[in-house]
Amino acid sequence: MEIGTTLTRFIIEQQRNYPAATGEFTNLLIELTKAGKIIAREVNKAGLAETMGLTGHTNVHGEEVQKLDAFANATIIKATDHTGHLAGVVSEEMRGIHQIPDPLLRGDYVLVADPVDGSSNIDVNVSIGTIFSIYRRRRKDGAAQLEDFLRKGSEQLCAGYIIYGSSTMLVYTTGQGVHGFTLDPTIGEFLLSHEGIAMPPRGRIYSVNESYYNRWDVGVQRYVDYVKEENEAAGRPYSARYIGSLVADFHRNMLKGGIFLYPGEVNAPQGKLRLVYEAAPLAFIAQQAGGAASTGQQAILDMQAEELHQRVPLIIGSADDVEEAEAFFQGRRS
Ligand code: FBP
Repeated sequence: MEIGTTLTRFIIEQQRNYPAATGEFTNLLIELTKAGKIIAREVNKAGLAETMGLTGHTNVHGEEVQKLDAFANATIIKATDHTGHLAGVVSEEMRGIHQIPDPLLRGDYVLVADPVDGSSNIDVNVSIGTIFSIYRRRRKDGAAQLEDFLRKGSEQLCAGYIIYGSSTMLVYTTGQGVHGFTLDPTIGEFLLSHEGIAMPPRGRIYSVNESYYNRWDVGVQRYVDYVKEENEAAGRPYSARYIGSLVADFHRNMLKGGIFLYPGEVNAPQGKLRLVYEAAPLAFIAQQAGGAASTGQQAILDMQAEELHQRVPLIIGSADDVEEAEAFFQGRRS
């Protein structure tokens, strides 16, 4: 499709590829992108308005909630709860399921989101992001249930992220490739800028918080040693890039190729990142762009979620790099 096509038009055109589609899902996605625009507006004026700093509360993970976290969470719910298409929402900022309240109509889908990923970067003007994903719920009636959210990533219908960077971009997939849209602030529309994003099969960038090196398993240590080895013919050493915002590190690797790692530690094998609303959505996007995502032992998309806020080790990026890292993690290479 032509560069500059509006996101709304693109989504509607894509719906034509599903003859049985009712338009509900399309409508939900469009409302969600509106939330993205509102959050982008707040992010852009964060230094001027009262949106920087802490709310004084801690979230379910014991982390201090930034004002922008709370604002973004409320914005996503407000933009989508009246559509009649959602039964419930789960996010990093809420302990349990947010049920769509009466008298609003409930629908066939559930939404999961990390409203502001990379919160520690808000106050210092470094890129942050929003991650989201949509599943069809298991039962058609009644309140949303845990089982609607505790799924395998391979069951996702749609996943996307919005990166609030030098420009605001929305990148999403509905299982028909990955497409990127840049927000034109002068008209307030996301316009098609990156159709059919293909992640290079191998990159030359590794992205990991290396200060944890001494806490890692030997397989992880050996892999990181390996990418730093001098071997010009093989394109090593890789360059190190670590923003500390998952969405921003992932987005760079989507476009340039590379690998992002947040492995488990010997004393904390599950790592830090969350399966349901961080790892699984990005894994779906990576897969659709030709990349891969793994725990080091298992494909992220094959993991059955057992808890809403479950943590998982995440190795994600260019397919050849992820495969190579797995070989080190599993002790097949050293
Ligand atoms: P939040 O969801 O609390 O923002 O944490 C996620 C995150 O900020 C990721 O975006 C980032 O990749 C990671 O944590 C950084 O963690 P660390 O500071 O341990 O490297």
